Amino acid sequence: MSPAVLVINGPNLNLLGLREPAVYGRETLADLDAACIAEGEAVGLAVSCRQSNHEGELIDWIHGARETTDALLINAGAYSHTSQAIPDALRAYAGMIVELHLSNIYAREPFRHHSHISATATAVICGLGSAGYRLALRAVAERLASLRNA
Ligand code: CA2
Repeated sequence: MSPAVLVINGPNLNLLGLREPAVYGRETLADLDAACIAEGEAVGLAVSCRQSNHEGELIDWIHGARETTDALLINAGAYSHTSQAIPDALRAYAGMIVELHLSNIYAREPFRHHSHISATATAVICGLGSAGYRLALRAVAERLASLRNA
């Protein structure tokens, strides 16, 4: 059976492609989800994708992923810069975690330069748009395969 990966997108990412194309590109969230699922199929991962604007719902999904997934990709949006509860939930997750941001958060306003999630993550990718999600899935597939063969 293919390893399972959950892709979690946080607040306002449902607006992708509809506003601020200069910052976040023209792809919609549906396009991003479809690209992740296709990349997962290409590298042998069963990918599912969720988005919520609610912190508690994101936390519930992280808790649920503990029993059901091998890795998490998370773009917690602005909660990355403000939430302590999401990193607490991530600390209880034993699988691989990749933190993602479409934009380069270090080239933007100072409040975006710190993410509370980064210290809980296995890896962080920012500034590559949707390509970052696809690269993360490739890296997850490689890491899980090498763990299986160790
Ligand atoms: O670059 C990223 O992926 C962010 O996580 C996106 C968050 C932002 O608060 C983080 O600092 C960086 C915001 C997502 C908002 O997405 C929109 C998309 C289109 C139109 C308006 C908002």
